[in-house]
Parts: sequence; C-alpha cells; structure tokens
Amino acid sequence: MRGLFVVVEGLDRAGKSTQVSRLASALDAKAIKFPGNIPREDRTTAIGKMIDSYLVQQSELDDRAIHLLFSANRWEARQGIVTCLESGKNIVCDRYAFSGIAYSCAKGLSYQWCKAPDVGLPEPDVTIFLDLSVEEASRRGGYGEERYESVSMQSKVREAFAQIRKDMPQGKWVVVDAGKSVDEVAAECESVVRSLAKPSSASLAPLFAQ
Ligand code: ADP
Ligand code: 2DT
Ligand code: MG
Repeated sequence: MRGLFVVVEGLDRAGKSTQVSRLASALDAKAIKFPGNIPREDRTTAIGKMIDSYLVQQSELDDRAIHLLFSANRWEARQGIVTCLESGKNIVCDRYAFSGIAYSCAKGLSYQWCKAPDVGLPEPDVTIFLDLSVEEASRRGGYGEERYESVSMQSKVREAFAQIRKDMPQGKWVVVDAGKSVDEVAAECESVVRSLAKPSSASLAPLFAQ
C-alpha cells in the first residue's frame, strides 16, 4: 500500500509550517516544502537557489520565468515523492502547485497559463487549505523582507486561491479555519486525513488531468 500525499496550502502566516510539522509527526510522515525544503537554507538545488535569490529580492526575473522555475522545482522533486510514497511512507507537503497558480495569478498571469506547467505532477490525496483573513494573517507578526509579503499582494493571492477551490474535484480541497488555536487546527487537520479512504491504487493520479 502506498503512502498518503497530503498538501497544506494557505496565505503567508496562515500556519502552514506549524501545521505541517504537527501533521507529519502525527502521521509519521516525511515533511517536505516547496520551494526547496524545510528550512529556507535548504533551497539548495540550482533551481532552488535561483528561486531563493528572487524571493529575497536579490534578483529580478520575468513573471513567467519565475513561475516556470517554481514548477521545475516541483518536477525535480517528483521522483523522490513517488519513491517515498511507493515505499509506503506518508508525505505532508508545505505548499504545492496551488501556491504556484495563486501567486502568479495574483500578479496578473492567466489561470490556464499558470496551471499548465504542473499538469501531470503527482496529485495529492487531499489539500488542506488553512483559511485565514489577510487582516488576521498580518496581525501574526509584521511581514518581512521577502517578495509577496504585503497586504495588497496577499489579498489578491486569497482571491486566486478561492478560484482554485472552485476548480478542485469534490473532496480534494478541504478548508480548515486557521484562526483557531494551534492545537485545534492540528486536531482538525489530523481528522481530515484520518477520514480519507485508503489509496485505491498503488500509483498516483496525475494532477489536473481532467
Ligand atoms: P506559514 O508557514 O503559513 O507562513 P507559520 O506556521 O510560520 O505560518 O506561522 C506564522 C506565525 O503565526 C508564527 O509566528 C506562528 O507561531 C504563528 N501561528 C501559527 N499558527 C497559529 C495559530 N493557530 N494561532 C496563532 N498563531 C499562530
Ligand atoms: P515560504 O517559503 O515562506 O512558504 O514562501 N510561491 C511558492 C510561489 O510564488 N510559487 C510557488 O509555486 C510556490 C511553491 C509563495 C515561499 C514564497 O514563494 C511563493 C511565498
Ligand atoms: Mg511557512
């Protein structure tokens, strides 16, 4: 039996990193993160380094070029994800293709264009969207120096995530209220995963195939 592939998505400061770590412990899962790996110092592949330099505003790139680098960063991790899941180990992943779409759409790129490079990646069994208003998120500590950490950008990202939610097959996108305490959110995330059916086949479905 293959492992479960669980993705956690949300705005900056929604609590993704906190909950990925909690959920990975609860499920005895491997925790991974896009871009790069946990923590930030591990944006270590050649592509990860280019993404990191862009995010910390040390380099400029065309919006489409950086979009494709984020996608390529997932493709270079694909075999590792598949091997891990096929060995029976669960994976909990902090951001995935949905962040790719949401952040690039927020910059004005078209939804269909943004989706295309990630078509065919391993499809998560479920994506948990940690839902928090932009105002609440910004109260969790001032935004830092990284690109995208502003109220105006986060508002557009939130709208783009709402569009993705409408486009997702039934049961694949579960919204969790991220405004509750860390323990309450953790319990809800765990209950979402425990209520999933066991994977019906050993292989993973392709993302955005239909
Ligand atoms: P993300 O990875 O989504 O940016 P983090 O997990 O890093 O979010 O959390 C952002 C900040 O909010 C951290 O200071 C964290 O301690 C705090 N935090 C996380 N979850 C909660 C919560 N449920 N309630 C209040 N504060 C939280
Ligand atoms: P964190 O490392 O704090 O999660 O921030 N992003 C992420 C994109 O624009 N496209 C993507 O495909 C992904 C995975 C969101 C990473 C920043 O990178 C953005 C915030
Ligand atoms: Mg984080």
